[in-house]
Amino acid sequence: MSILVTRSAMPDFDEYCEEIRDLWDTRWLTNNGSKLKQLSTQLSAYLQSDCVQLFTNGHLALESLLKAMDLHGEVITTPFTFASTVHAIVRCGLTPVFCDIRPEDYTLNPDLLEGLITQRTCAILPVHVYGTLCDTQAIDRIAGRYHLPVIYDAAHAFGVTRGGVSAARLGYASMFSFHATKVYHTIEGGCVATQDRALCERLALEGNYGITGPEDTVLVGGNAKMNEFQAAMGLCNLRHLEGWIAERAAVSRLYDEALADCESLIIRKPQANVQSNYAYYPVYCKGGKAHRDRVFAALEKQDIHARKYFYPLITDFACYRDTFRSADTPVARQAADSILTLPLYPDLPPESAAHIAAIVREASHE
Ligand code: T4K
Repeated sequence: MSILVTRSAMPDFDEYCEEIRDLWDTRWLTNNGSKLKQLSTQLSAYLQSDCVQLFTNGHLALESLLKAMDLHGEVITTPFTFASTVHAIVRCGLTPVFCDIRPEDYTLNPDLLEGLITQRTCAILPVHVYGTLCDTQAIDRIAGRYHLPVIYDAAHAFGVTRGGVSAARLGYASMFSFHATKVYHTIEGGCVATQDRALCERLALEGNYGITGPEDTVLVGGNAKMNEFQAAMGLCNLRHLEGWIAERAAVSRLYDEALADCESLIIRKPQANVQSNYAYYPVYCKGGKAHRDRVFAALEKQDIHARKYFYPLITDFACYRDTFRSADTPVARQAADSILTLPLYPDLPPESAAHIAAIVREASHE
């Protein structure tokens, strides 16, 4: 049987059916219904956030956030991320400025940040890539000096805490993705978490056409609302999340143990004081692209589908390569060429993880 990079975790069928039963009685399927209200209350508590605004997906959450902040000019971000981060910036009429990443954890390198700040910089948008928290203190220090807001693409970081403090409390606002492939999902979905209640009210308007009531519309918003079936899935999944994270941790540990002494690979080190969500298992192949592609092909041969997240580098996409240069961010370019993310999900059998690790090791020794 083929093994894919991930497999959506699901509640029991009956649990979900029970959760959506009321929707047949009320016929209230979307537009700020009771499931959505319950979910935003529960997520505010889980994320330790004063305010959680839900959206139909993480991408529209991010676009709505950039719009709600009324930004103009340049946004400093990382090229080592999923298309969504940069597309959101560009689709909001803003200009991305790419900061290279740190070789040790692939997050935005704060040492390079200040050199990229100009009169036109309006925000900083780092990514907690693979769920690894950025050096938020260093980023905040620099941003504070220039009075720039920091908004985090925390698509991968749901459930991550540092010193018991949720990732959602870092920066001015954070976007989380609840896509089916994520640690926690609502089928499709996402949210913005912030401590700024005024921003939260504006976000609600951005996601619902700017409508304030039956007879007034105050801004040119879009439609990015989460529906009741998504919210019901979110309510169910929240009950199981801690167990799923523990199962992911067990698979990660198995990979750690099997790959630790493989000198041609770099595996991620745990972050000090951070409770991980074990969202992804990136392996860095020291032999570069040829090595990474060899491991990838060896797995494919056995019907195991690891993924090259995030290759190609965004600045090498056909839609960006005439405007941006990946040579300006050499560490990110090397990471994009060298990293493979191994299959990781709660019910991945331990023997499959062991088999995958054995193939990775063998292909690395060639
Ligand atoms: N920012 C960052 C840093 C992100 O990584 C993302 C999304 C976003 C923003 C935007 O958030 P959303 O708007 O998506 O909420 C996947 C996801 O679609 C995407 O959410 C995610 N990042 C990205 C890293 O990965 P693909 O194109 O790799 O997905 P796909 O369809 O190839 O699926 C991967 C594997 O997942 C499949 O091999 C099997 C499994 N799978 C997939 C689906 C669709 C399931 O088990 N169930 C499913 O329903 O993008």
